Amino acid sequence: MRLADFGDDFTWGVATAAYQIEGSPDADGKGPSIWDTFTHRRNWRGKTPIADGTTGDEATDSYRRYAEDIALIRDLGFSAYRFSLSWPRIQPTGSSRVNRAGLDHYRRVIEECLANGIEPWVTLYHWDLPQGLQDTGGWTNRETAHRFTDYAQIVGEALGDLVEHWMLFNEPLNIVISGHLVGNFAPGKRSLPAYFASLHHVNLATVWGSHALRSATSGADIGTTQYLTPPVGGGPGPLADLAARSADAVLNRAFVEPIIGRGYPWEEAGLLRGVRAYIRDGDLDEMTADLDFLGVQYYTRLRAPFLPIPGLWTVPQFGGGGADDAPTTSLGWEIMPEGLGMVLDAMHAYDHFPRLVVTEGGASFDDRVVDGRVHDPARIAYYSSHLAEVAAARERGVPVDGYFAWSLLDNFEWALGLVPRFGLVYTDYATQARIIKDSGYWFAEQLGGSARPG
Ligand code: IFM
Repeated sequence: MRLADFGDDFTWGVATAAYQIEGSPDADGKGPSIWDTFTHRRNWRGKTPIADGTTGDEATDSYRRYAEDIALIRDLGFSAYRFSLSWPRIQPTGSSRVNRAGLDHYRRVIEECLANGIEPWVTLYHWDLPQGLQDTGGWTNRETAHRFTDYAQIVGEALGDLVEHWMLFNEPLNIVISGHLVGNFAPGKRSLPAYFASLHHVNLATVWGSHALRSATSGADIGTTQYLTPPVGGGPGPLADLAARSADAVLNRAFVEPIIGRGYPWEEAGLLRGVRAYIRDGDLDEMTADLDFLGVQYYTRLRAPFLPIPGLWTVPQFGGGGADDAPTTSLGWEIMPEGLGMVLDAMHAYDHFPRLVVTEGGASFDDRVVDGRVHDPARIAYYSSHLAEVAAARERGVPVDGYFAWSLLDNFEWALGLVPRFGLVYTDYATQARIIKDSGYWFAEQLGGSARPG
């Protein structure tokens, strides 16, 4: 399989997210986000919630080095860059006041992309809620969905003349389950009411935000992304099947179906009935997002044990995983390329989304620099096998027309800190030097980029 076989209309991109790369947490009037707060939290033993104790205060310093990063994307041969806007750079407290300097920064990033022949694909929300909104309840407060709608309108009006491709949310599953139920992500809540409330409010914000963005822009290509997993059941015989179905409802369907007017799948997972306390009259009648595509993000499959709260222990940061003898990444995530084909088929089967785009896929390995090179054959094998699944899905008639590698460069991997390395480019955090890995050269050679090993 060669990347050229995907044809000229297929979009090849790399992805990043603001908190994971930008650093400069106070620059140009930015307000604090929940990730600034979370990573600086200490428990009574002085320990932070981040495995290696690091923060995103510097990360890859891309707030200042964005031109260097965009030049790398160009040299690697990619024609699209998916990055996220930091909401508190644009609205420091999340409400009303707009910080012109924040918008100007993103305008410069977008102009730099365009000057290098790279299409900007902009995500509105990749987890860094303004702390000011968290102080009034964050996603557990329905008002936050209204504030997000205002924010969508603001950025659509300010940047819509330059940006064509938009995504509203990155992986609501991690906002809701990791952030409000498991508590390993900001804001670090561990409560069922917080889980139910945030689930409904993020879904509402997706729908309302899509309409606001549509009305603020013209000719925009609007999508949203979902973390998707082909779930595996635990437990004996029929219980395994039951567990898999309820995990599918909790992990996948509860995020996809409410935003396409199908309501919550509580017949498969009784747990989800808890969300009813937050649904107001008329909510479900009006819940269809205005989307041109769905962003599919797939990393591994999650095993669902048959527990009173299905899905609770299946978040990858908590181990997850599939067959005991399956190959895994350095994080222990099972490498299962066929899962990508399965989730693409599942989303196509809704017969709702005009197009699918793989907006993230990638793997962390223990990369090392040896004589100035990073040899990462396992990552090349990972991309080859997953792209073969995309090609096969297209042959089956699934309308998937883009693939974004996660990530351009090694960056701050949330609760796991700086240790996991997902990049096509190695980051030397001591010097901020970028070193293209063999996987980056693999893409460059096939996509016609100029980067070649020196
Ligand atoms: O780094 C994350 C990204 O922010 C969201 N999707 C999964 C990636 C790898 O865990």
